[in-house]
Amino acid sequence: MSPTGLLRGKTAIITGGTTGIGRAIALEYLRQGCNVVVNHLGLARDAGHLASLEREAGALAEAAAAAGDVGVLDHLAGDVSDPATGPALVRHAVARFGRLDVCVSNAGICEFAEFLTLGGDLWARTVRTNLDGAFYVVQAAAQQMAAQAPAPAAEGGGRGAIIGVSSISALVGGGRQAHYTPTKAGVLSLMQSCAVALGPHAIRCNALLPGTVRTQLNDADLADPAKRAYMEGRIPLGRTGDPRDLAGPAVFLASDYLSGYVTGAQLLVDGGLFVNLQ
Ligand code: RM4
Repeated sequence: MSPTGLLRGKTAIITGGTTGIGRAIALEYLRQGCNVVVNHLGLARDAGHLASLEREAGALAEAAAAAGDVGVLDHLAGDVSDPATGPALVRHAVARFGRLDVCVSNAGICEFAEFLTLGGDLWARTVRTNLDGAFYVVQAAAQQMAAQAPAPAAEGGGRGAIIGVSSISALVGGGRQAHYTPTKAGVLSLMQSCAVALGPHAIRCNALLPGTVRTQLNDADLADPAKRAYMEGRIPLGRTGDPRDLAGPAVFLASDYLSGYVTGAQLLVDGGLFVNLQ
C-alpha cells in the first residue's frame, strides 16, 4: 500500500502543471493531501489537458474520500515568461488556501534545433520561458514563504520548499539543444544560490534533474525509432522515463519530514543514464 498524507494540509503551486512531469507531480501531491494550483498557458489545448487532470483528481478524491487526505486542485492561466505570472499564481494560491508551502518551477520548452541554423528568436524564447520564468516564479514564491510563519517545530519548522525542475542537460550537452541545456544549467544554479540566500529563512531549494523522460518536449525526437533505441540502450534500467517517475522524488524534496535537511541538492532521476558512458 503506497503511503499517503505525506504532504497533508500543504499548498503547492506547479508551473506547466497540466501535462508531462508537472501533471504527474500535481496528481501525486494531491494524493499526498496537498492542495495544488497548477499554472498553464490558457491555450485551447490546455482546456483538454485541464479537464483530464480534473477528472483524475476527482477519481483520487473518490478513491481516498475515507482517508480525507486528498488535496484540492485549482488552476490559473499565465505565461511564466511574463514577470506578472509568478506573483499572480502565488496570490491565487494564498487567497484560496491561506499560505504557500511548496513551489515547483517546472514549465519549460525544448524545440530541438541544429545549432548552426539556430534562430535568435528560438534562443530568446527558450531562455525567457525556462530561465527567466523560473526566476520570476521562484522569487514570488520565496517572498511569500519568507513572510509566512514557520511550520511548527514538530513539523520541522520550515517556511517552504522550492523545487526547480532542471534536467540531466544541466550536466551534459545536447547536440540539438544548445539553446535548452544552458537554461537547465541555469535552473540548477538558481536553486543552489537560492538555497544559500533562503536558508536563513528556513526555505529549502533543490533541483530535480530528469533524464530522458517521455513528455511532449521529446515526442518528435523519440519518434525516431533509432534515437529511441539508442537512448534506451544507454539507460541501465533499460527504459526511458515516465513522468510518474518524477512524482516520488518531488514528494521527497517537498516534504520537511523526508528531506528537512536537504537544500542546494540536485537529484538525478534518469534510470542511470548519466553514469553510463558506454
Ligand atoms: C532532456 C534530455 C532528454 C530530452 C529532453 C527533452 O534534458 O536531453 O534526452 O528528451 O531534455
